[in-house]
Amino acid sequence: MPRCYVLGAGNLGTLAADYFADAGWDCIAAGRAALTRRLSNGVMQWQRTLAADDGAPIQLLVLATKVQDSAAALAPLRARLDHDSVLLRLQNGLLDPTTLGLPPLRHIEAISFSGAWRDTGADGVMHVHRVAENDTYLGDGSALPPPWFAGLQQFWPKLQWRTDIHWQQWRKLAVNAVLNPLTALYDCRNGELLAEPGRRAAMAALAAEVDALARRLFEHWPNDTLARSEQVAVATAGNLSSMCADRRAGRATEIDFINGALLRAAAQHHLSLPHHTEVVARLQWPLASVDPLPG
Ligand code: KPL
Repeated sequence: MPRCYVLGAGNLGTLAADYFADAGWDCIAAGRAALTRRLSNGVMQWQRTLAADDGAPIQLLVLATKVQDSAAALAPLRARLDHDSVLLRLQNGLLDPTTLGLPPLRHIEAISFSGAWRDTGADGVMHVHRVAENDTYLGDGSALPPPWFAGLQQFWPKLQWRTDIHWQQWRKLAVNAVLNPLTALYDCRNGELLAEPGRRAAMAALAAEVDALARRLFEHWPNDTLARSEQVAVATAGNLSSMCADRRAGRATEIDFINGALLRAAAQHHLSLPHHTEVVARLQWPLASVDPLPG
């Protein structure tokens, strides 16, 4: 049985582990609190150690931690990755793979619009509940998926291999770069951004800067970041964005890999994005006691 490691046993990481296990993989998921092993449909068993782990080279590693935790999470497994390994990155934001210190390997990017939640019984058995089985895109710019992709696709609903993964990443990044920092700074749920004119104006300012940059990167960028951000805010009105949740929990946020990534791309095009510069400064880790934004 092929083995797959999932780093970051959050909702998406455990959902991925669940689909891989359905497709016949032995899945081991490692999160902050514990290791889990998939037992049967939707059921994960906590495990204290990798008892059955043989230290062999890793065929497939799904990186589903918070993006800022990637290098630390990969460190213990780095020596077991080689040119035959595949790294599947299932995270928010953009990450320069050269910063991970990995040997040359196949690096596949994943974007998922699916949702799941988990609960754990008194017996330590964790159940993964699939709540929204939406599109998931995988790709690395090549036309040819890895040999295991077709088998996985039979068990992972709406999973697609995309040759335009870079475009898809920017389409998602654009919305995250508007909603995530503003929900964190206004300390509100996604839908509450639409409730106040000041918040809507802040959305419009960030969205216009995203479009200005994206037009430089993509010939046919549709300049619809504000409209799409509003749609997502409506569709996920009751959600606490990941960045708002991180800020409330006093954790570092993904700001450097979302809005910070935009600033790095803009610098290469000699473009300044003053509103993104401001939200990056306000959410820089460790958080200063920032004044709430007006509105
Ligand atoms: O992807 C998201 C996130 O929270 O990271 C959004 C789109 C803002 C939905 O909550």
